[in-house]
Amino acid sequence: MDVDSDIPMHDAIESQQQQSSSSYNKESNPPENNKHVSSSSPITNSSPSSDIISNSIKDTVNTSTTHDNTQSNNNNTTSSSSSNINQLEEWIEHLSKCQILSEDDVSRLCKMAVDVLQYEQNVQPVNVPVTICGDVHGQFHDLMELFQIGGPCPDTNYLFMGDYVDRGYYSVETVSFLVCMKVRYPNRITILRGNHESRQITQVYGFYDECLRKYGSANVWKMFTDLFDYFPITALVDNKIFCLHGGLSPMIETIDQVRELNRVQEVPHEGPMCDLLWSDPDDRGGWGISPRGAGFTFGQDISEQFNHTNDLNLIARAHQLVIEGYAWSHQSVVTIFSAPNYCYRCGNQAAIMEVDENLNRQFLQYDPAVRPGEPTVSRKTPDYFL
Ligand SMILES: [Mn+2]
Repeated sequence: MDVDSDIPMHDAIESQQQQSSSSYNKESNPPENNKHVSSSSPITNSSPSSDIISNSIKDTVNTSTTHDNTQSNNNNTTSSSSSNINQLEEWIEHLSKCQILSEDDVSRLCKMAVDVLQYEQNVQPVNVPVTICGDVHGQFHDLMELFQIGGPCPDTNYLFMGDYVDRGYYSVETVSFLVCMKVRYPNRITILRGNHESRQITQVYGFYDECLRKYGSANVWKMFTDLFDYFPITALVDNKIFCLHGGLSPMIETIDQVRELNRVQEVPHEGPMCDLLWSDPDDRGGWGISPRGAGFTFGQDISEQFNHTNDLNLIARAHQLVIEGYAWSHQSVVTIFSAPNYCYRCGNQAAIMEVDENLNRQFLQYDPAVRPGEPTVSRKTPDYFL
C-alpha cells in the first residue's frame, strides 16, 4: 500500500503548527521568499561529459575544498588542505553525537559546500557500487541506523534522493551531517534535492521553526535553504538508473533536457524542475493531476516510454511513504523510503537499495533506531490510521 508522504499527515502537521505558532513569524525576521538571485552560475548544465571537466575545474580552482580521488580508489584526499579535513572530521564527530554546529561553523560549512555542489550537474553521474536512499526527514537516529545497515561512508558509496529536513525532530543535525559528509567525501556521497529542500515548504513543515528554536534566529535556515539551490536534482547511476526525488514531467522527454535546466533557484511552483521533485507514479496510464497540488502523476506507459527513449533500466525515486520501505510501480519504477516509523507514528519499515558492480540490486530493510530522550511511541499503527 502506498501512502502519500505529504498528504495524509494533516493532523500531525496541524499539531506541529499549533505547537510552534507562538514563535512563528513573530520574533523573527520574515523569511525572504524567492529572492535568491542565481546569476553567474558556473554550473555546466549542458555538457554531457563534464564530470571530467568539472573535476579538473574543482582541482584547479577549488583548492580550498576537499576532494576524494575516487578514480584511483584512494580515500586520501589529494588536493585539499589538511586543516579543512581536520575541521570537517571534527564537525562530523560532533554531529554524530546529535549535537548542532555553531552558527559560524554552519556558515563555513555552507560556503565549503557551495564550492563542491556548484560544479555538480543537474544529472549528476554516479558510479556503481552505490547504495541508494530515500526520504530521511530529520530522523537523525534512523539516519545513523541507515549507515549501520548499509555500512559507513566512505567505505560504502551513497546516493540520497532528497527530503532531509522537516517532520522529524532533528532536521538541523541531519542536514548538517549529510552536508559535512558531502564536503568531506564529495565523490563518495551524492545528495539530491527533494521537494522539502525549499524555502517555502520548510516554513510549513518544521525546519524553519527548528532553526529558530535551536539557534534563536532564522540565519541558519537561510544559509541551508540558500545552499539547497545548488543541490543536483537528479543522478544517473552507471547510465542505467535514473534517480530523482519525485518523478517524471510532461515537459521532459530526454535526460538531456534535464541537463539544460537552470536549477540554481527556489523550487518553482510548476514546470519541469517542480515536476521532477514532486511527481508520483500511478496505476492510471498517462499524465494525471496530482493530489499534492504540484507535479503530476504518470502511468506505466509514460515511464516505459521514458526508459526506452533514454536507454534506462530503472527509475529510482523517493517521496512517498511505502510501508515496507520500498515498493515497485509499473515494472521499472521503484520507490525507496528511508524514514522508519515515519513521523514517529506510521509504523512503516525503511529501506535502502544496494546496487553492485553488475547493477544487481538488493534491498535492505530496517526498523526505527532507539531514540534516547524521546517519548516511546509504538511502531505499530492502529488499524484506523491506515
Ligand atoms: Mn518529498
